[in-house]
Amino acid sequence: MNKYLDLSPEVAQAIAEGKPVVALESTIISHGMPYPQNVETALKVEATIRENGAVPATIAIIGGRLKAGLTPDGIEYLGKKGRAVTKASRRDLPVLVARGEDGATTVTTTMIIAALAGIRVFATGGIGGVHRGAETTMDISADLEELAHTPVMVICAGAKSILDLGLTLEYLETKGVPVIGYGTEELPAFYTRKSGFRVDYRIDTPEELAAAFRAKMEMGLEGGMLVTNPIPEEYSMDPERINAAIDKAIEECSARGIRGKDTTPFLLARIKDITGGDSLDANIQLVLNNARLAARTAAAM
Ligand code: PSU
Ligand code: MN
Repeated sequence: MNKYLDLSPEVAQAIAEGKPVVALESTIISHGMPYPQNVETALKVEATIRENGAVPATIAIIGGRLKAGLTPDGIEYLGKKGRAVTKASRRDLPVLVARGEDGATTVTTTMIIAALAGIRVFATGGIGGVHRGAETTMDISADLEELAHTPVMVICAGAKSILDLGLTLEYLETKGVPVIGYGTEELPAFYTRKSGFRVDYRIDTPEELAAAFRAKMEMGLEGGMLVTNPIPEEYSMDPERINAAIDKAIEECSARGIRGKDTTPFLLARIKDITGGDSLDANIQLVLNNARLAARTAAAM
């Protein structure tokens, strides 16, 4: 095992016995949702994964150690500290680990640590992508490069329109990352089920997701797979309302000169405030929905 990696006893046992394990990220806890809903959601997501027959492995960096599997106290610690924790992407790992510091893992670093631990399935809410205006800012999330290189299946609710969805799909195509719609031909847009963009393939069962991922690995093709799972109809938001909130948040973001890694957390928090908390409710439900699918897919793998 990698000398920087610690598995929780439960995760270590599950991996040793070949039981299904699902990785979970921690930036969604520290930077993606406010306290205390972030901690409540993280614990509910873990419970949902257990109910569906898999073991949850929430991933973070604590005291410079790469952790796969946190205790409820660890989750509470990250959730309470919130944005005071370093949002850790690939470029942050060397210094955080050498200094023995804490970091909340993004999709990128969760994939890295999951792969080190031998975990193949990862559930989250949303991934980073090509930001709107990237043709001048060059703001393209490291998540896309990680999907190109690291062998983990990422189950998300599509990409929200704080991103340029068309450019995000083009980037993934160039990098050879399959974009799957779970039960849909259309890329879901996180808070809503429709985006106007098509996915590469529609897949309808966890078994077929597992088979496609296995084929990719056995052919020796580098990289992961992106599964986009639409938010359940009953929780999806009105597209006009959410898109107006997103547009307003993006305007404020550029007016205030917010850039780089602060962009996504700022936008998520502003969208929540503008929608009076409704976007957070939708966010929580779609994460739980992704956790269910991830647990079943890990079991099928
Ligand atoms: N989208 C969400 N919630 C999140 C994130 C994205 O709806 O919490 C987080 C994830 O950790 C993702 C990261 O990997 O933001 C992307 O940040 P950036 O755009 O800075 O790469
Ligand atoms: Mn960025």
